[in-house]
Amino acid sequence: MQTALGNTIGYETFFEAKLQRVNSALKDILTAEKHPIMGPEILWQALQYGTLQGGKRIRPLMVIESCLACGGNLEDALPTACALELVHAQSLIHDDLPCMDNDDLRRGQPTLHKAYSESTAVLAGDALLGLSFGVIAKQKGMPPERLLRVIQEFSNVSSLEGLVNGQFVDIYYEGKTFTPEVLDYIHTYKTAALFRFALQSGAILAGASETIVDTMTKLGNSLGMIFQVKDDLLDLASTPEQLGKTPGKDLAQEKATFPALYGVEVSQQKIVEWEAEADSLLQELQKEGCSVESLTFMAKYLGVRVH
Ligand code: GRG
Repeated sequence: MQTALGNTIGYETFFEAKLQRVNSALKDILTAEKHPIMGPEILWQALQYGTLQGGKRIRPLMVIESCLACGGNLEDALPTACALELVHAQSLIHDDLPCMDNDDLRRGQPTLHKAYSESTAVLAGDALLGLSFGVIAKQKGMPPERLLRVIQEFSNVSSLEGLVNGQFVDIYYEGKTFTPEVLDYIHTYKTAALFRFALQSGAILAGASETIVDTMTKLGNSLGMIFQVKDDLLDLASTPEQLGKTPGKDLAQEKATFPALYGVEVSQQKIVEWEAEADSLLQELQKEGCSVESLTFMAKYLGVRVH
């Protein structure tokens, strides 16, 4: 991928230092010894297995890049960035359960309930969700009104204005006829909610204006939609080795997806349309004084990623 300077560089290289910072902060959070009441060793191992092994860390990077774009610093964004990754990991662990999408492979290894047990997977997910709110609340040196607003938005997107209702409708429509409105609903809540939160929270933590917070939230939505349409397309055309999860599941489970409704070509066109929207939001942010090079790189990456 090309940077603003015209050189070609990959995602892992472009974000290398920040990826390391996020991974080491996540490791710290999930170190059993740091918690006053220790859980059983095997539960800690399961939490680490489901969170630390693999994963692209797209959402935490987005919190950080939004905060930096608005003049904040990495440390301001790091707790919320990690909390968001914990909830994302929780959602993947629960999504893979037999009562949900029933998958055996995640991030190139057996899903948590396969490697441990179903009850461990449920409880590990529960622990990650509860832990995530504490990670934000414990941040020192941040104005409390910013933290409270972030926690409130986080609660929304990890429950009934986000993952839970999106996942509910996704499962409800398996094998049923669906409309474009249903498809938009599923993607808006199941996936784009965390992307909206990522860019919104970064801006809030940086103390950005309401105009910027609002534009960042809209940009998060566009990026979430690009991510999900691409995800639908990758599910159709990838190998398990490439994806790290089982391809072809959407078709097998008769899921409501973009390619199922519109076909591959129109789905690709939808990505181009969301990219154009993202581009115009990035320009608005630039006019407001934000530095958008990294977010521009992220927007391009999401539409061309291969896993
Ligand atoms: C949050 C309380 C609560 C419940 C969760 C199970 C569930 C309810 C929601 C499922 C949401 C879900 C799994 C959406 C799919 C989004 C998606 C395609 C995720 C894959 O994200 P990547 O590619 O994964 O960023 P990596 O492994 O790179 O982190």
